[in-house]
Amino acid sequence: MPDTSFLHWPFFEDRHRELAAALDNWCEANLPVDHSDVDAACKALVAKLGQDGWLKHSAIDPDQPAVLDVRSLCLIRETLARHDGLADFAFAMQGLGTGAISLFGTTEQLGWLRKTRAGQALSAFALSEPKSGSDVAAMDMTAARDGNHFVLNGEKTWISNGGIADFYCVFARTGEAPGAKGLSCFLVPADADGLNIAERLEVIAPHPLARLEFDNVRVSADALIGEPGQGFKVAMSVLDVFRSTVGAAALGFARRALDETLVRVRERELFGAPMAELQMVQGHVAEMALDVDASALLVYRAAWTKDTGAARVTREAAMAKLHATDKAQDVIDRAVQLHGGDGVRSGHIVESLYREIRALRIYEGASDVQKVVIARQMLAGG
Ligand code: COS
Repeated sequence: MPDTSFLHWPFFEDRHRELAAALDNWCEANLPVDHSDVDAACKALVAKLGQDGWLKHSAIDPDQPAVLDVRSLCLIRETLARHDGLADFAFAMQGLGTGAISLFGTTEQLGWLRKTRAGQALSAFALSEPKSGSDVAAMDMTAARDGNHFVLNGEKTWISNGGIADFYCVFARTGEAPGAKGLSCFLVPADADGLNIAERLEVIAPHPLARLEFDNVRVSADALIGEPGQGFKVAMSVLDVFRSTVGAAALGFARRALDETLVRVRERELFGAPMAELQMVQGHVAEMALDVDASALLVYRAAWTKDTGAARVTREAAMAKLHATDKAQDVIDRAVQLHGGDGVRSGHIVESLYREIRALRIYEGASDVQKVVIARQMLAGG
Protein backbone atom coordinates (compact mmCIF):
# COMPACT_ATOMS: atom_id res chain seq x y z
CA MET A 1 0.00 0.00 0.00
CA PRO A 2 1.65 3.27 -1.05
CA ASP A 3 2.18 6.06 1.46
CA THR A 4 -0.54 8.66 0.82
CA SER A 5 0.25 10.89 3.81
CA PHE A 6 1.67 13.54 1.44
CA LEU A 7 -1.86 14.22 0.19
CA HIS A 8 -2.54 15.91 3.51
CA TRP A 9 0.19 18.49 2.94
CA PRO A 10 -1.13 22.04 2.63
CA PHE A 11 -0.34 22.11 -1.10
CA PHE A 12 -3.52 20.16 -1.81
CA GLU A 13 -7.26 20.72 -1.77
CA ASP A 14 -9.95 18.07 -1.33
CA ARG A 15 -10.44 17.88 -5.11
CA HIS A 16 -6.80 16.75 -5.43
CA ARG A 17 -7.19 14.06 -2.78
CA GLU A 18 -10.34 12.81 -4.52
CA LEU A 19 -8.59 12.83 -7.90
CA ALA A 20 -5.63 10.82 -6.61
CA ALA A 21 -7.84 8.20 -4.94
CA ALA A 22 -10.15 7.83 -7.94
CA LEU A 23 -7.25 7.52 -10.38
CA ASP A 24 -5.52 4.94 -8.18
CA ASN A 25 -8.69 2.82 -8.35
CA TRP A 26 -8.82 3.26 -12.13
CA CYS A 27 -5.18 2.20 -12.40
CA GLU A 28 -5.81 -0.93 -10.30
CA ALA A 29 -8.55 -1.91 -12.76
CA ASN A 30 -6.84 -0.95 -16.04
CA LEU A 31 -3.04 -1.10 -15.68
CA PRO A 32 -0.49 -2.25 -16.57
CA VAL A 33 -1.19 -2.78 -20.26
CA ASP A 34 0.69 -5.06 -22.65
CA HIS A 35 3.74 -3.16 -23.99
CA SER A 36 4.64 -5.53 -26.84
CA ASP A 37 3.35 -3.09 -29.49
CA VAL A 38 4.02 0.36 -28.05
CA ASP A 39 2.25 2.27 -30.83
CA ALA A 40 -0.94 0.27 -30.41
CA ALA A 41 -0.64 0.40 -26.61
CA CYS A 42 -0.24 4.20 -26.60
CA LYS A 43 -3.15 4.76 -28.95
CA ALA A 44 -5.35 2.49 -26.83
CA LEU A 45 -4.19 4.18 -23.62
CA VAL A 46 -4.95 7.65 -24.98
CA ALA A 47 -8.40 6.50 -26.13
CA LYS A 48 -9.15 4.95 -22.72
CA LEU A 49 -7.70 7.83 -20.70
CA GLY A 50 -9.80 10.21 -22.82
CA GLN A 51 -12.97 8.17 -22.62
CA ASP A 52 -12.70 7.87 -18.84
CA GLY A 53 -12.13 11.61 -18.38
CA TRP A 54 -8.49 11.75 -17.24
CA LEU A 55 -7.23 13.67 -20.27
CA LYS A 56 -9.49 16.59 -19.35
CA HIS A 57 -6.69 17.54 -17.00
CA SER A 58 -4.00 17.48 -19.71
CA ALA A 59 -5.06 20.68 -21.52
CA ILE A 60 -7.37 23.61 -20.91
CA ASP A 61 -11.09 23.39 -21.70
CA PRO A 62 -11.60 25.44 -24.89
CA ASP A 63 -15.19 26.17 -23.85
CA GLN A 64 -14.20 27.48 -20.43
CA PRO A 65 -10.58 28.56 -20.73
CA ALA A 66 -8.76 28.54 -17.40
CA VAL A 67 -5.19 27.90 -16.37
CA LEU A 68 -3.83 24.36 -16.23
CA ASP A 69 -3.85 22.90 -12.72
CA VAL A 70 -0.27 21.72 -12.31
CA ARG A 71 -0.98 19.87 -9.04
CA SER A 72 -3.54 17.72 -10.87
CA LEU A 73 -1.09 17.12 -13.72
CA CYS A 74 1.58 16.05 -11.22
CA LEU A 75 -0.74 13.82 -9.19
CA ILE A 76 -1.95 12.10 -12.35
CA ARG A 77 1.58 11.53 -13.65
CA GLU A 78 2.81 10.29 -10.28
CA THR A 79 -0.10 7.85 -9.96
CA LEU A 80 0.08 6.55 -13.54
CA ALA A 81 3.88 6.15 -13.33
CA ARG A 82 3.49 4.10 -10.15
CA HIS A 83 1.32 1.64 -12.08
CA ASP A 84 2.63 1.74 -15.68
CA GLY A 85 5.29 3.94 -17.29
CA LEU A 86 3.63 3.77 -20.69
CA ALA A 87 0.33 5.06 -19.28
CA ASP A 88 2.21 7.99 -17.77
CA PHE A 89 3.89 8.59 -21.14
CA ALA A 90 0.55 8.54 -23.00
CA PHE A 91 -0.99 11.05 -20.59
CA ALA A 92 2.09 13.28 -20.42
CA MET A 93 2.46 13.67 -24.17
CA GLN A 94 -1.17 14.79 -24.52
CA GLY A 95 -0.21 17.62 -22.16
CA LEU A 96 3.27 18.50 -23.45
CA GLY A 97 2.12 18.25 -27.07
CA THR A 98 -0.73 20.68 -26.49
CA GLY A 99 0.98 22.91 -23.89
CA ALA A 100 1.73 25.67 -26.39
CA ILE A 101 -1.95 25.70 -27.46
CA SER A 102 -3.22 25.70 -23.86
CA LEU A 103 -0.98 28.66 -23.04
CA PHE A 104 -0.92 30.66 -26.30
CA GLY A 105 -3.45 29.15 -28.76
CA THR A 106 -5.97 31.09 -30.82
CA THR A 107 -9.67 30.21 -30.56
CA GLU A 108 -9.36 28.10 -33.68
CA GLN A 109 -6.28 26.25 -32.40
CA LEU A 110 -7.98 25.62 -29.06
CA GLY A 111 -10.48 23.53 -31.06
CA TRP A 112 -7.85 20.75 -31.28
CA LEU A 113 -8.01 20.41 -27.51
CA ARG A 114 -11.58 19.06 -27.70
CA LYS A 115 -10.13 16.07 -29.52
CA THR A 116 -6.95 15.61 -27.45
CA ARG A 117 -8.89 15.86 -24.18
CA ALA A 118 -11.34 13.24 -25.42
CA GLY A 119 -8.53 10.90 -26.50
CA GLN A 120 -9.51 11.26 -30.16
CA ALA A 121 -6.29 12.93 -31.35
CA LEU A 122 -2.65 12.55 -30.31
CA SER A 123 -0.26 15.47 -30.02
CA ALA A 124 3.51 15.97 -29.97
CA PHE A 125 6.03 18.66 -29.00
CA ALA A 126 8.72 19.06 -31.66
CA LEU A 127 11.59 21.13 -30.28
CA SER A 128 14.84 19.09 -30.36
CA GLU A 129 17.00 18.77 -33.44
CA PRO A 130 20.00 16.62 -34.26
CA LYS A 131 22.34 19.52 -33.41
CA SER A 132 20.27 21.34 -30.78
CA GLY A 133 18.75 19.60 -27.80
CA SER A 134 19.93 21.46 -24.72
CA ASP A 135 20.81 24.61 -26.69
CA VAL A 136 17.36 25.43 -28.02
CA ALA A 137 18.39 28.83 -29.39
CA ALA A 138 20.82 27.11 -31.78
CA MET A 139 18.10 25.36 -33.78
CA ASP A 140 18.54 25.14 -37.55
CA MET A 141 15.04 24.43 -38.76
CA THR A 142 13.61 27.35 -40.72
CA ALA A 143 10.14 28.70 -41.36
CA ALA A 144 10.29 31.21 -44.22
CA ARG A 145 7.42 33.63 -44.73
CA ASP A 146 5.76 33.39 -48.14
CA GLY A 147 2.82 35.79 -48.31
CA ASN A 148 0.19 34.47 -45.96
CA HIS A 149 2.06 31.20 -45.46
CA PHE A 150 5.23 29.83 -43.86
CA VAL A 151 7.39 27.16 -45.46
CA LEU A 152 9.15 24.83 -42.99
CA ASN A 153 12.40 23.05 -43.76
CA GLY A 154 14.65 20.99 -41.47
CA GLU A 155 14.66 18.10 -39.03
CA LYS A 156 13.34 17.37 -35.56
CA THR A 157 14.46 14.40 -33.50
CA TRP A 158 13.65 12.54 -30.27
CA ILE A 159 10.04 13.48 -30.87
CA SER A 160 7.81 11.53 -28.51
CA ASN A 161 4.61 10.35 -30.20
CA GLY A 162 6.49 10.85 -33.50
CA GLY A 163 4.84 8.56 -36.00
CA ILE A 164 1.51 8.27 -34.18
CA ALA A 165 0.67 11.93 -33.45
CA ASP A 166 -2.15 13.67 -35.33
CA PHE A 167 -0.36 17.02 -35.07
CA TYR A 168 2.95 18.51 -33.96
CA CYS A 169 3.72 21.80 -32.20
CA VAL A 170 6.89 22.64 -34.09
CA PHE A 171 9.52 25.26 -33.28
CA ALA A 172 11.44 26.85 -36.15
CA ARG A 173 13.60 29.83 -36.94
CA THR A 174 11.65 32.72 -38.47
CA GLY A 175 14.60 35.10 -38.13
CA GLU A 176 13.15 38.22 -36.47
CA ALA A 177 16.48 38.42 -34.59
CA PRO A 178 19.48 36.14 -34.07
CA GLY A 179 19.34 33.26 -31.54
CA ALA A 180 16.51 32.88 -29.06
CA LYS A 181 14.60 35.92 -30.28
CA GLY A 182 14.13 34.65 -33.85
CA LEU A 183 12.07 31.49 -33.23
CA SER A 184 8.35 30.81 -33.68
CA CYS A 185 5.97 27.95 -32.92
CA PHE A 186 3.61 26.33 -35.46
CA LEU A 187 0.76 23.84 -35.31
CA VAL A 188 1.46 21.34 -38.09
CA PRO A 189 -0.98 18.49 -38.87
CA ALA A 190 0.77 15.12 -39.27
CA ASP A 191 -0.63 14.70 -42.77
CA ALA A 192 0.90 17.98 -44.07
CA ASP A 193 2.61 17.49 -47.44
CA GLY A 194 6.39 17.23 -47.01
CA LEU A 195 6.29 16.08 -43.35
CA ASN A 196 7.88 12.64 -43.19
CA ILE A 197 8.76 10.20 -40.44
CA ALA A 198 12.41 9.72 -41.39
CA GLU A 199 13.29 7.20 -38.67
CA ARG A 200 11.70 5.46 -35.70
CA LEU A 201 14.02 5.45 -32.66
CA GLU A 202 14.41 2.49 -30.32
CA VAL A 203 15.29 3.22 -26.68
CA ILE A 204 15.81 1.18 -23.50
CA ALA A 205 12.25 1.80 -22.27
CA PRO A 206 10.38 1.61 -25.60
CA HIS A 207 7.79 4.24 -26.49
CA PRO A 208 6.82 5.93 -29.78
CA LEU A 209 9.76 8.13 -30.76
CA ALA A 210 10.87 9.43 -34.14
CA ARG A 211 13.00 11.73 -36.24
CA LEU A 212 10.92 13.95 -38.51
CA GLU A 213 11.88 15.60 -41.78
CA PHE A 214 10.22 18.78 -43.02
CA ASP A 215 10.66 19.24 -46.75
CA ASN A 216 8.95 22.47 -47.85
CA VAL A 217 6.04 21.95 -45.46
CA ARG A 218 3.63 24.80 -46.17
CA VAL A 219 1.35 26.04 -43.41
CA SER A 220 -0.89 29.09 -43.32
CA ALA A 221 0.01 32.00 -41.03
CA ASP A 222 -2.94 30.85 -38.84
CA ALA A 223 -0.71 27.97 -37.76
CA LEU A 224 1.46 30.33 -35.69
CA ILE A 225 1.08 29.67 -31.96
CA GLY A 226 1.92 32.91 -30.16
CA GLU A 227 3.63 35.85 -31.81
CA PRO A 228 6.35 35.51 -34.46
CA GLY A 229 9.75 35.66 -32.76
CA GLN A 230 8.29 34.52 -29.42
CA GLY A 231 8.85 30.78 -29.98
CA PHE A 232 11.65 30.48 -27.42
CA LYS A 233 9.44 31.99 -24.71
CA VAL A 234 6.56 29.73 -25.78
CA ALA A 235 8.84 26.68 -25.45
CA MET A 236 10.24 27.77 -22.09
CA SER A 237 6.78 28.57 -20.71
CA VAL A 238 5.54 25.12 -21.71
CA LEU A 239 8.60 23.55 -20.10
CA ASP A 240 8.05 25.62 -16.93
CA VAL A 241 4.67 23.88 -16.55
CA PHE A 242 5.67 20.39 -17.63
CA ARG A 243 9.10 20.06 -16.02
CA SER A 244 7.56 19.65 -12.57
CA THR A 245 5.39 16.91 -14.00
CA VAL A 246 8.49 15.01 -15.16
CA GLY A 247 9.61 15.18 -11.54
CA ALA A 248 6.20 13.83 -10.55
CA ALA A 249 6.55 10.86 -12.90
CA ALA A 250 10.00 10.13 -11.44
CA LEU A 251 8.42 10.32 -8.01
CA GLY A 252 5.84 7.72 -9.06
CA PHE A 253 8.60 5.38 -10.25
CA ALA A 254 10.56 5.92 -7.02
CA ARG A 255 7.51 5.31 -4.83
CA ARG A 256 6.83 2.05 -6.65
CA ALA A 257 10.46 0.99 -6.18
CA LEU A 258 10.25 1.79 -2.47
CA ASP A 259 6.96 -0.11 -2.08
CA GLU A 260 8.35 -3.15 -3.87
CA THR A 261 11.43 -2.99 -1.67
CA LEU A 262 9.42 -2.84 1.55
CA VAL A 263 7.60 -6.03 0.56
CA ARG A 264 10.86 -7.70 -0.46
CA VAL A 265 12.84 -6.93 2.69
CA ARG A 266 10.00 -7.99 4.96
CA GLU A 267 9.49 -11.31 3.18
CA ARG A 268 12.99 -12.36 2.18
CA GLU A 269 15.06 -14.12 4.83
CA LEU A 270 18.80 -13.58 5.06
CA PHE A 271 21.15 -14.96 7.73
CA GLY A 272 18.19 -16.50 9.55
CA ALA A 273 15.93 -13.42 9.74
CA PRO A 274 14.00 -11.07 7.43
CA MET A 275 16.32 -8.76 5.47
CA ALA A 276 14.49 -5.83 7.09
CA GLU A 277 16.21 -6.62 10.39
CA LEU A 278 19.67 -5.92 8.96
CA GLN A 279 20.77 -2.38 9.72
CA MET A 280 22.50 -2.07 6.36
CA VAL A 281 19.15 -2.78 4.70
CA GLN A 282 17.43 -0.31 7.00
CA GLY A 283 19.97 2.28 5.89
CA HIS A 284 18.90 1.78 2.28
CA VAL A 285 15.22 1.98 3.20
CA ALA A 286 15.77 5.19 5.16
CA GLU A 287 17.66 6.85 2.30
CA MET A 288 14.99 5.80 -0.18
CA ALA A 289 12.16 7.15 1.97
CA LEU A 290 14.01 10.41 2.52
CA ASP A 291 14.64 10.86 -1.21
CA VAL A 292 10.99 10.17 -2.03
CA ASP A 293 9.67 12.68 0.50
CA ALA A 294 12.20 15.38 -0.47
CA SER A 295 11.28 14.95 -4.14
CA ALA A 296 7.58 15.11 -3.36
CA LEU A 297 8.10 18.34 -1.41
CA LEU A 298 9.95 19.95 -4.34
CA VAL A 299 7.52 18.71 -7.00
CA TYR A 300 4.39 19.83 -5.18
CA ARG A 301 6.02 23.08 -4.06
CA ALA A 302 6.64 23.91 -7.73
CA ALA A 303 3.12 22.87 -8.76
CA TRP A 304 1.47 24.79 -5.92
CA THR A 305 3.58 27.89 -6.68
CA LYS A 306 2.42 27.85 -10.30
CA ASP A 307 -1.22 27.14 -9.38
CA THR A 308 -1.34 29.98 -6.89
CA GLY A 309 -0.47 32.52 -9.55
CA ALA A 310 3.29 32.88 -9.88
CA ALA A 311 4.14 34.32 -13.30
CA ARG A 312 7.24 32.13 -13.60
CA VAL A 313 8.30 28.99 -11.74
CA THR A 314 11.49 28.42 -13.70
CA ARG A 315 13.66 27.85 -10.62
CA GLU A 316 11.11 25.78 -8.70
CA ALA A 317 10.32 23.57 -11.70
CA ALA A 318 13.99 23.04 -12.50
CA MET A 319 14.74 22.10 -8.88
CA ALA A 320 11.81 19.68 -8.80
CA LYS A 321 12.82 17.98 -12.04
CA LEU A 322 16.52 17.81 -11.19
CA HIS A 323 16.10 16.43 -7.69
CA ALA A 324 13.19 14.07 -8.33
CA THR A 325 14.69 12.45 -11.44
CA ASP A 326 18.23 12.10 -10.08
CA LYS A 327 17.02 10.77 -6.73
CA ALA A 328 14.53 8.39 -8.34
CA GLN A 329 17.48 6.87 -10.18
CA ASP A 330 19.23 6.33 -6.82
CA VAL A 331 16.09 4.92 -5.19
CA ILE A 332 15.51 2.49 -8.04
CA ASP A 333 19.16 1.45 -8.07
CA ARG A 334 18.91 0.59 -4.36
CA ALA A 335 15.70 -1.34 -5.09
CA VAL A 336 17.53 -3.36 -7.75
CA GLN A 337 20.35 -4.08 -5.28
CA LEU A 338 17.95 -5.25 -2.58
CA HIS A 339 16.10 -7.47 -5.06
CA GLY A 340 19.31 -9.29 -5.98
CA GLY A 341 19.04 -11.32 -9.21
CA ASP A 342 15.31 -10.57 -9.53
CA GLY A 343 16.17 -6.87 -9.81
CA VAL A 344 17.83 -7.38 -13.18
CA ARG A 345 15.52 -10.10 -14.47
CA SER A 346 13.64 -9.07 -17.63
CA GLY A 347 9.98 -8.52 -16.90
CA HIS A 348 10.44 -7.84 -13.15
CA ILE A 349 8.86 -4.53 -12.13
CA VAL A 350 12.10 -3.26 -10.57
CA GLU A 351 14.04 -4.06 -13.74
CA SER A 352 11.54 -2.13 -15.84
CA LEU A 353 11.66 0.85 -13.44
CA TYR A 354 15.46 0.84 -13.83
CA ARG A 355 15.05 1.24 -17.59
CA GLU A 356 12.09 3.64 -17.40
CA ILE A 357 13.72 6.21 -15.13
CA ARG A 358 16.88 6.85 -17.15
CA ALA A 359 15.41 9.00 -19.92
CA LEU A 360 13.72 11.35 -17.43
CA ARG A 361 17.14 12.70 -16.46
CA ILE A 362 17.64 13.67 -20.10
CA TYR A 363 14.39 14.79 -21.71
CA GLU A 364 12.69 18.16 -21.15
CA GLY A 365 16.04 19.54 -20.07
CA ALA A 366 18.90 17.29 -18.92
CA SER A 367 19.94 17.40 -15.26
CA ASP A 368 22.96 19.51 -16.23
CA VAL A 369 20.67 22.06 -17.96
CA GLN A 370 18.48 22.26 -14.85
CA LYS A 371 21.58 23.22 -12.86
CA VAL A 372 22.31 26.01 -15.36
CA VAL A 373 18.70 27.22 -15.13
CA ILE A 374 18.74 27.21 -11.31
CA ALA A 375 22.11 28.94 -11.08
CA ARG A 376 21.06 31.67 -13.53
CA GLN A 377 17.88 32.35 -11.59
CA MET A 378 19.83 32.57 -8.33
CA LEU A 379 22.51 34.82 -9.83
CA ALA A 380 19.83 37.06 -11.34
CA GLY A 381 18.26 37.33 -7.90
CA GLY A 382 15.04 35.51 -8.90
N1 COS B 1 10.01 31.62 -19.37
C1 COS B 1 9.88 32.75 -20.11
N2 COS B 1 10.92 33.32 -20.72
C2 COS B 1 12.12 32.73 -20.61
C3 COS B 1 12.33 31.57 -19.87
C4 COS B 1 11.20 31.00 -19.22
N3 COS B 1 11.33 29.89 -18.48
N4 COS B 1 13.63 31.22 -19.92
C5 COS B 1 14.24 32.15 -20.67
N5 COS B 1 13.33 33.05 -21.09
C6 COS B 1 13.59 34.24 -21.90
C7 COS B 1 14.70 35.03 -21.26
O1 COS B 1 14.18 35.93 -20.28
C8 COS B 1 15.29 35.76 -22.44
O2 COS B 1 14.49 36.87 -22.82
P1 COS B 1 14.96 38.38 -22.52
O3 COS B 1 16.29 38.52 -23.18
O4 COS B 1 13.87 39.19 -23.13
O5 COS B 1 15.04 38.46 -21.03
C9 COS B 1 15.17 34.76 -23.57
O6 COS B 1 14.10 33.87 -23.17
C10 COS B 1 16.45 33.98 -23.80
O7 COS B 1 16.80 33.36 -22.57
P2 COS B 1 18.29 32.86 -22.26
O8 COS B 1 19.26 33.95 -22.56
O9 COS B 1 18.31 32.27 -20.90
O10 COS B 1 18.47 31.72 -23.40
P3 COS B 1 19.54 30.61 -23.53
O11 COS B 1 19.63 30.24 -24.96
O12 COS B 1 20.82 30.99 -22.86
O13 COS B 1 18.81 29.42 -22.70
C11 COS B 1 18.69 27.27 -21.62
C12 COS B 1 19.52 28.37 -22.28
C13 COS B 1 19.67 26.19 -21.29
C14 COS B 1 18.03 27.78 -20.34
C15 COS B 1 17.55 26.80 -22.55
O14 COS B 1 18.04 26.62 -23.87
C16 COS B 1 16.93 25.48 -22.10
O15 COS B 1 16.06 25.43 -21.21
N6 COS B 1 17.39 24.36 -22.70
C17 COS B 1 16.86 23.04 -22.46
C18 COS B 1 15.79 22.78 -23.42
C19 COS B 1 15.14 21.48 -23.26
O16 COS B 1 14.46 21.25 -22.28
N7 COS B 1 15.35 20.61 -24.25
C20 COS B 1 14.72 19.36 -24.28
C21 COS B 1 13.72 19.33 -25.39
S1 COS B 1 12.10 19.08 -24.90
S2 COS B 1 12.00 17.14 -24.70
